Amino acid sequence: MTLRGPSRVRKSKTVLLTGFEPFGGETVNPSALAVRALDGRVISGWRVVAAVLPCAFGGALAVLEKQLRAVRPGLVICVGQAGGRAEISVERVAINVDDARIPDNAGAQPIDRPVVARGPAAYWSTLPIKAIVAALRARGFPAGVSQTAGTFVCNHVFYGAMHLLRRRRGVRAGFIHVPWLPEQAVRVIGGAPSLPLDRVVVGLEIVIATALETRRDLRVSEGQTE
Ligand code: PCA
Repeated sequence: MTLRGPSRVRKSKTVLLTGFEPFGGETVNPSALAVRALDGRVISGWRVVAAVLPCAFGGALAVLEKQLRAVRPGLVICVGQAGGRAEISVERVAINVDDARIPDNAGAQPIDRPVVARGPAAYWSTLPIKAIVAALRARGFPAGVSQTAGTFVCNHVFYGAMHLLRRRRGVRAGFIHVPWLPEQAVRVIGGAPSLPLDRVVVGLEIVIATALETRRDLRVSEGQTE
């Protein structure tokens, strides 16, 4: 796919916040419900515009690219569900690979394909990831830096977003994974971690406010030994 940068696009005091439609046979996706709940909200003087992306390789980026052109955001935060994770995960890095364990919602299951042919191996999040984790924890949320957004549609959108925005200095962007809702987690025998929707919504508000208000990221260790 050719990804064209949003040229001649000025940035506005608008946050583009994206979620995903349900996938993998599920009927809900907390990311879609949470971003819809925040649509139109004003946070730190910036207006939130929410969009729900199809869970489809290619298709999701086509919608994202359209939204970038229409909204001209000054901050872009993409959100997805990471079932089984206990924390609000602030992703550090997007990698240039699509490698799907299950088919996407359009039936595609790419294996070992680049998101962008001849693109760089990876893009770093340009969000203040450590400050976001610290702000979430300070408000009592389970949160952590994640070193991988996987290789499914979330990483695909994260990489594609960073690629589309690569020449847009001053426009921060990144990806947040959120846990299952309690009603999704109860289906796992033995239980699984979850976070109620109202907590996901407040957590994302904190993410947005911190991204808008933090100039320099914190320098604290989130290193892992494995
Ligand atoms: N989670 C999937 C794709 C859509 C979503 O919400 C992922 O982590 O790749």
